[in-house]
Amino acid sequence: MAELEGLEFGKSDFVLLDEVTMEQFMENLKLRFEKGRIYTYIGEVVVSVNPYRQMDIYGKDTVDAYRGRELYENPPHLYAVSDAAYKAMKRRAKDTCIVISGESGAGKTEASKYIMQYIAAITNPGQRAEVESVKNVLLKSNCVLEAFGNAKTNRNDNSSRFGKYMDINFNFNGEPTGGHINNYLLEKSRVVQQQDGERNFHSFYQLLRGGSDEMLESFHLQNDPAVYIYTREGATSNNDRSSHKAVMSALGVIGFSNEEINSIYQILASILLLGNVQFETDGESVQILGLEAIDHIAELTATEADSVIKSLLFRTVATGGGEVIEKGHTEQDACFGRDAFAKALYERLFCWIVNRINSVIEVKDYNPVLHGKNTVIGVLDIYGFEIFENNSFEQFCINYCNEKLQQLFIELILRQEQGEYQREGITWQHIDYFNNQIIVDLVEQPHKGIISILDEACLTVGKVTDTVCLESMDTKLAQHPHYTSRKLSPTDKTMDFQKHFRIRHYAGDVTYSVEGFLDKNKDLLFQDFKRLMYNSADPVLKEMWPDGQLSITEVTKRPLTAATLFKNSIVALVDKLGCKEPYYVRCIKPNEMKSPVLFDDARCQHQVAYLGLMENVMVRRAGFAYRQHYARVLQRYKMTCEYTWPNHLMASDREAVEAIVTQHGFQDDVAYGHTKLFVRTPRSLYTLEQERAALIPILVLFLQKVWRGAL
Ligand code: AOV
Ligand code: MG
Repeated sequence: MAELEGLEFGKSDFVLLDEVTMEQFMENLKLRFEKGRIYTYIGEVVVSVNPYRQMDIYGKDTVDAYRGRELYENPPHLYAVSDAAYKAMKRRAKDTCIVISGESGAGKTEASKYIMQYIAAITNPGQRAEVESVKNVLLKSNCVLEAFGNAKTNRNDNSSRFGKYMDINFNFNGEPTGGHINNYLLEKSRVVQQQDGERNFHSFYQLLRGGSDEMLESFHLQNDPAVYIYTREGATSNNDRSSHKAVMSALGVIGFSNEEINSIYQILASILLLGNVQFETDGESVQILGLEAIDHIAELTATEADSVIKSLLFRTVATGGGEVIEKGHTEQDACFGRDAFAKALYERLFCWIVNRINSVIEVKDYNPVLHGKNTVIGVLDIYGFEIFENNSFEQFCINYCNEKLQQLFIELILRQEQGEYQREGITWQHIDYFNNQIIVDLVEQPHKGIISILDEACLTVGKVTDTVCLESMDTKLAQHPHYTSRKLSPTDKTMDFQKHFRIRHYAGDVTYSVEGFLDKNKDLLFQDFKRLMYNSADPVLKEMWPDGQLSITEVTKRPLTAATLFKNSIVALVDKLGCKEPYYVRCIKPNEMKSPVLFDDARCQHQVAYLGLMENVMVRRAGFAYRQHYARVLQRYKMTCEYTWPNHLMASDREAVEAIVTQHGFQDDVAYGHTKLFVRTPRSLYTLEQERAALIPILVLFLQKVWRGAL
């Protein structure tokens, strides 16, 4: 059995701190980071600090050390919680989930990949081909989704710009049988514009840098991202070329056909070419500059050049009298339409890829009578809380989502703790948290919340501007303690009267620019583009645009707004997570410089505070710091008691454990649950650990003598 770490590495569980103060917490976190111990527990929660360097702790040896072990038998590791989630799922047929949270760049996506790798490594020892293939697809899907859904931001070079929740299904044997990916709001505005220093999605650069000459030529592309307006701001990175190869190969492994792969890249190429389409106007009508690009777009999207031109310059509208007319765009409308089209093309491509992967990994022909209960482990890796120079609608959604997850953490950690004490028949002390429900309400409450106010503004006929919407928020939210704007605090010169509002989030204050909020929330795409794509001769493209069937007179219902759709999807996600047994990984970003050696005390302390980690420790300690099944306690400590070594003769393991506890004199520090021993203070456990450690050499000596026949 692997030993716990020595004390020179700090306390492996924050519950073991002598005192629960921020000072001690930070001291321990820092010490462990500096000693290369990036994981620490709070009970069953893993606190992880991004090492910003490759660590030699994920190899086969480590997998073997953690496989089937209990949490406290090894130093803290992601593998230990993964194993705990797996065991709960396998032994108790529980649906479990691993929720990974933390701000942008804290290491969530990396953690989610290690978790999946671990689960893949410990399952299917018999190497059954169909299970191996499921595992392979699940693992390869990461590579594809990262290419299309991640981008360099000013917070993280490989930032997830979509939320991902993946269910892995298991049969009664604990073998993966399939899975399902849910994706959440892709930040599609990035397709057409990025902040200074940021990049478009990796996929574009990978194609331009890594695509073969023949491929680029047939797509009418040059191998230089600087040539394309949508990619000209972002410099390429060294691994775009190799990543392209990896993605192509992953697509093949997953089961995308050559035609499908070709369609995917043709769509990317069309978007790049579309971005370069410019318009000019003579004051009366609008024309396209450079029609050659249109021919190429038509060719790549398997449509007619005339139809492409028409949908870029005109809009079909139904008049009040039911007449259908074509209305010419202004230059501004044409630019808006082009960008909206490019964004929608990318978003639909992304969703199509996710669905296509799902169609490969979905569990088929599963018969619960024959195969037993189908259980799942869900892994959630979503975009982390973020604050940029300019924060827009996307940050608003992302940060709202993080509020919801924090709320879930609060609920589940309390509920779990309460549930455990209840199940085991033990009374416990309630601890208060800062409850961020008030911020969640600020955003999502019907009628009064920001999303409702935005939606109302979007529904209002006539010219409602972003500024008018801001005024409406100011009126309705003036009293809210977590909301402010320049109008409400006129002395605050950091905000602009016309465009800024600020939310005091659980993780910090974020000033949002309301500019573009309404357009992004309306998410308008002219029906003409949808019809154009539906009429494509490329079956893949056509499949992505089923709503293009409708003619303009049939499009009557107002679609839900982007914010409402997002809210609904996140509420559904939280419900889904809420019915599973949760395991948590709380990621911390040690510094802003991506440095492996810098531990920025203030930044880390801020994260510890807002993640509620101190309260987490307190809850854990106010109750019982340790709990363990009787059989496990016995197995580990039976050598320390004369009545239990080598075997006990008592009626139950519980009685044997009582004998151990009494012999060491800490009977007042424990409670006996129905199946587990609960130990209140860590000190008692130390006594046992120390005694055990002292006995081991003697025992080893004894055994050696037995083997040599000396005894
Ligand atoms: P995130 O998922 O939490 O941010 P990532 O998982 O992408 O953050 O981590 C950011 C970068 O930190 C990675 O690209 C690695 O370079 C490094 N890193 C993180 N964890 C590890 C690890 N365990 N070992 C080595 N390097 C690591 V965002 O997606 O932005 O919220 O939206
Ligand atoms: Mg990520």
